Formats: sequence, C-alpha cells, structure tokens
Amino acid sequence: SMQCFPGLVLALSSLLGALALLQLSLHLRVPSRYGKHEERLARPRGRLPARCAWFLQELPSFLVPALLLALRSPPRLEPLGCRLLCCLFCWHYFYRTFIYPFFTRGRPFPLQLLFFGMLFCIYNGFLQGYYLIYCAEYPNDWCTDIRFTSGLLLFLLGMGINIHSDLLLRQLRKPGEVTYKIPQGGLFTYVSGANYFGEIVEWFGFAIATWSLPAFAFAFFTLCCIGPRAYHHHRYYLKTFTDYPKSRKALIPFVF
Ligand code: NDX
Repeated sequence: SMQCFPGLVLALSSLLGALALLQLSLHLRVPSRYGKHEERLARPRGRLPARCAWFLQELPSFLVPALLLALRSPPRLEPLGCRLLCCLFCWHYFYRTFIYPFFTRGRPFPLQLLFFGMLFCIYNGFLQGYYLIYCAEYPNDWCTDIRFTSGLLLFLLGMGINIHSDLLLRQLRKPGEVTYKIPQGGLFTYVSGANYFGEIVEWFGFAIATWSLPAFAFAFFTLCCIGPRAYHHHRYYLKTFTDYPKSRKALIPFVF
C-alpha cells in the first residue's frame, strides 16, 4: 500500500512552482485564450459547452483527493487535522465541480485548454491529497494553533468572496446570452477581478492553515495563473467601456 515519500512531495511541489513561473511568463502579456480573451477567429469546432467543460476539468480535483481519503488503508484516524484540511480542499472542488458548472452562462470552452486544465487538476488533486493523507503530521492541538485558525478564516472569507462574485458575474447575463457587461456590486465595486481575488485569498488561507509546501506552491500557482488574468480583464474593460469606473483596480482593492 501507499506510504509517504517526502522526496516525491518535494519534487511535485517544485514542479508546481516551476509551472507557476511558466504560466506567468506565458500569460503576463498574452492572456489564456478562453472566455473574453478567446480570439474571434477560433474555430467553433474544438469547443465544449461551458457546463461540460468546467465539470470535466474540475472533477479530478474533487475525485482524486476524495478517493485517496476514502481508500486509505488502514484508515488514518489520527490526527484529525489532516482529514479536516483535506475535506476543505474537497469542499471547494465540490462547489467548483458539482455546483458552479450547472449555473454558468459562460461561452463554450476550448477543448485544448480543457485537456491541459484536466491534467493540471489531476496533478494538483493528487499532490494536495497525497500530502495531507499520507505525509502531513499535526500536533493534536493544531485546531487551536493561530496558523490553523487564521488560515481557515482567510479560506472561508476568500471562498465567500469567490462564490458571491461568481454569482454576480452570472447574473449579468440572461440564459443564452454571451455578451459582456460591467460587473457591479460586492467587491466588483473595488476590483475588476473580484472572483479571482477571492480565490487567491482562499488558497493562501489554505496554505497557512496546512502550513505545507504543496499548498503554498498551489497558492503561488493560483496567483500566477489568475493574477495576470485579472489584469487582462481590467484592460479589456477599460478598452471596451468608456464609462468604466475610474477608481476600480484590477485585483487588489485600492492597491493594484
Ligand atoms: N481552471 C484554474 N499552463 C483553469 C482552466 C485553464 O480552475 O497549460 C487553472 C482553473 C487552465 C488553468 C486552470 C491552469 C493553466 C492551464 C489553463 C489552460 C492552459 C494552461 C492548464 C486549470 C496551461 C501551463 C503551460 C503552465 C501548464 O463567456 P465567458 O466564459 O467569458 O463568461 C464568464 C462570465 N463573465 C461575464 N459575463 C458577463 N459580463 C462580464 N463582464 C463577464 N466577465 C466574466 O463569468 C464566465 O462564465 C464567468 C467567469 O469568468 P471569469 O473570466 O471571470 O473566470 P474564469 O477564468 O472563467 O474562472 C472561473 C472560476 C473563477 O472563480 C476562478 O477564480 C476559478 O474558476 N479559477 C480559474 C482558473 C484557475 C483557478 C481558479 C486556480 O488556479 N485556482
């Protein structure tokens, strides 16, 4: 049966960090080609309805750690922290896999990116789940440690902002509509990438609560992946809408 290989965790986390840098170098200037940044000329063929695409893409991030958790033998009863933290990760991806896609009104998603997105979700789902279930060791009073409590608080706050902002975006469209409007309300009052801001806060909270290399690597990846995307969204809005709120920032309220 499986056991903890610290070298494997180190290698996979480092590669995740390297992917983050690759992502940053590829997409700092040119955004990932999906949603409002997809080129007009793109063939309508190689695409899947947003619902199927987001469901398939995010499913491994839920399934892989959930299976690792369920199938671990012998079941790991101690300590509670590992299972709790793994459940937090699964909880986010339960939302992202089983709830978010069924309400999205997004445009069809490019198959090629879907493929890489799925690979990424398998990779990251395995790394986070494997680490928490087979490697992580927490003292019995981890639940009262300031890192756990403050991290959990950030995680919940970020998740709340992310879900609320995704809801506000969805309400900009009627079913079947694919046009872009100016997002209003919630944290969109301050930033163009309110959903991204929430997601980044969420994963840094998770990293602090788990105090682990894999989780910090994933938080860093998230920052490198959707941070620049928030900036590209912001530029798109400024270019498209002459009446776009002048005081609104790209990602971080009042700052950037
Ligand atoms: N999926 C994470 N890189 C990504 C898929 C693509 O979950 O090979 C990263 C994620 C993947 C990427 C993923 C990782 C890197 C990949 C990349 C493909 C290539 C790349 C694998 C896995 C790669 C290397 C080489 C390094 C390996 O029509 P529409 O779709 O635009 O509609 C949108 C709508 N909307 C509006 N409607 C009306 N008016 C407006 N003004 C609107 N603005 C937007 O709202 C959508 O239906 C919806 C949301 O749109 P948007 O653009 O704000 O968010 P989106 O980017 O679609 O993300 C959706 C949610 C969001 O909450 C975000 O925080 C979360 O998913 N997310 C997204 C990306 C990554 C991620 C989280 C993470 O890293 N944690």
